[in-house]
Amino acid sequence: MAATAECGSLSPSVPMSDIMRELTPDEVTAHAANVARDGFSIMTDAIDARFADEIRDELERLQRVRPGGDIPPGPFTGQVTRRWFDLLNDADVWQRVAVHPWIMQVLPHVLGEGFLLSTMGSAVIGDGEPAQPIHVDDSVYAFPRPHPNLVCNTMWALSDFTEETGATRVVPGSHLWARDPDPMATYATVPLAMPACSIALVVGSCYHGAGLNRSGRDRIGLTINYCNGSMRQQENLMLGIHPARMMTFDRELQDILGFKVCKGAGHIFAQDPRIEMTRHYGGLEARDAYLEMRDAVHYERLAGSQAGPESTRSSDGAKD
Ligand SMILES: O=C(O)CCC(=O)C(=O)O
Repeated sequence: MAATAECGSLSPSVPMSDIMRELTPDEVTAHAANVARDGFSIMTDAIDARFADEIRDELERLQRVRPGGDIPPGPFTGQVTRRWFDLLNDADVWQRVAVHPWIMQVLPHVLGEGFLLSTMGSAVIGDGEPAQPIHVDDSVYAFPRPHPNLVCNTMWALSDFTEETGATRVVPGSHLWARDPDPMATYATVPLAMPACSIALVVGSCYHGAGLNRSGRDRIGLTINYCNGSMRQQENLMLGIHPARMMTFDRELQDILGFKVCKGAGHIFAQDPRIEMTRHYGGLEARDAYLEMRDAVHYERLAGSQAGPESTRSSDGAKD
């Protein structure tokens, strides 16, 4: 598809870690300090142009095979917002999204060592979508506030995030407040305005919500969400990804799925889970037969609310 905005320089299709410079220690410190002070921080030029094109192409493919997104329309998740989940079972590009090198550099300073991937979703907000209610992303844990950082969301801008397109709105400093957000209240929000190919870190206790999109076009975003290594992941990644497929992932991704001990949690036989993981899953054929029917049951998940898929996908992550 045609890119909606220019992002960085063109690069060959190789892992992000090979084409991106690392953040300097000062940049890492600055982003972590911004998050600690304001609740958020914006990393511009975080997504290489070719990588951004690959993700946008994949979102177009998902629209063909699971039209309208993976959940029915709703007042919180949106009427014309496409949210696809379980993305690590789709094209291989999502494996690189999950371990973006800059995110992997900053998150230990926000969530501590041993943080986990919690949930990956798209947030492609259609024209006319009203503003989302102001909320926090760590409410799933229902811990009294203020509390240590449990969640950090990363908002990926694959088109320009402006006030007009429905940039995420945040309440600066609200991550330190003692009260839960009131969905009926009006808060002094500011837009997380950022050019396409930026990524914003938003700590899970920061009040925020998607803005009204009145731009006449889609606002193309991803919400890639991580949690403290002692917390349960929001998406059931252990169930969703078949061990045979998981075993093909890079070690760094396996670690943040939970195949690593964090502060004593996640062991098997009081040992590193990798030992048992290799014994248990090491000889599996790298194929998950379920993936061959996964797109076809889309309409059952949505209770028949939309028309049938145009195509299905193969189990190896290849595009149809
Ligand atoms: O899409 C956005 O700008 C924010 C999304 C969000 O906060 C959510 O879905 O929980």
